[in-house]
Amino acid sequence: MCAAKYPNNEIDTTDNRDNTTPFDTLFKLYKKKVLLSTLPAPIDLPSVTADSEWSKHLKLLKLDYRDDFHHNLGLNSPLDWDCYTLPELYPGLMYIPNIFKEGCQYPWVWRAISAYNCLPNKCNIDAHIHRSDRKRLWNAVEWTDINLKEGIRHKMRDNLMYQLRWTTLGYQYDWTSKVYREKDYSPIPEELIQLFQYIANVFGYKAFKLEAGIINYYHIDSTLSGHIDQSEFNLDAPLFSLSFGQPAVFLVGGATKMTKPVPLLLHSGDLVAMTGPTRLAYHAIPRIIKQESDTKAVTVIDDTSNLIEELRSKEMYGEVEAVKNYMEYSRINMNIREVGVFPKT
Ligand SMILES: O=C(O)CCC(=O)C(=O)O
Repeated sequence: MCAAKYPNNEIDTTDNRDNTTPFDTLFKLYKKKVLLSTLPAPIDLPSVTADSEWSKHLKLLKLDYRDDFHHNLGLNSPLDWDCYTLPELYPGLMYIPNIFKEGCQYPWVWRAISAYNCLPNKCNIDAHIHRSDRKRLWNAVEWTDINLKEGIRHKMRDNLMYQLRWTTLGYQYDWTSKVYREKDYSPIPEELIQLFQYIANVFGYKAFKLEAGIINYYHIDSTLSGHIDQSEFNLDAPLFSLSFGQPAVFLVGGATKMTKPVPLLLHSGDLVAMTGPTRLAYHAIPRIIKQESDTKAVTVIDDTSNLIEELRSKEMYGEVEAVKNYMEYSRINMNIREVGVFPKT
């Protein structure tokens, strides 16, 4: 990857006095517990104006993919997706703002909270909790009465859903040895396969096989440090990643931490595709942003979802309120991969 000219000269990430890399410098900067408004603004690609250095590098692609199945998945037609790229700086990186129809994010959030984190999928708190608690981590009652204004953080910390940071689907990933285990497979829900297979088709990856997925659950103080996803055997297959809930700063750089990353602002419903050289680029989440409820809403939850109607008709409206409360302080990321052919042992 080329040593890219970094367009944002507001941030001097070349200062290497403490022997850190440009990637880690920016990660630490955004992770700081200071008001986001005091830091260089993360880049909201659709709002980049002509006077910004980034605009010279930005290329908007339209995707010519026609298939009505998007209606079944709650997605806008791919013909209406705006695909932002920075081909000279971060080749293969694609960012598409909110791909969901209004009200259609809720079912995916609800599944991530109430189903995808159940056994047999593994999660980060397995070693610390009893198997009976793993049957269902989500307990709506515990979230229904949470007073969002007072003492929320305190109450949340003791809750299993607050401690949940990730769950893995498909070929289970061993985080210690950094390998996928062929014999350790939990079935991937059919609707999730349909969603991501559709997305892969839109980008022309018709042979893509969804074989492993990670659901990340972030809270306001969560971060994910810089890493490259390289344990898969097929590194030509792209990574697709969807965001739900509170916004985040997403850093994506290059093959080493010496490439200065772009600090992208991700909102609920946004899709990131990491293809080509960016498939093996360092990336990280240094910060989750608590969106003020009275500003442009986090579009996760609105009352137009069929699922909300269904829950309401079953007198399960408490579930909806509880999910809203949880998402008020959380971000969910679903990212999926093709693992490829396991080597013969
Ligand atoms: O949360 C995100 O957007 C990125 C997640 C990620 O990089 C990972 O799980 O490997």
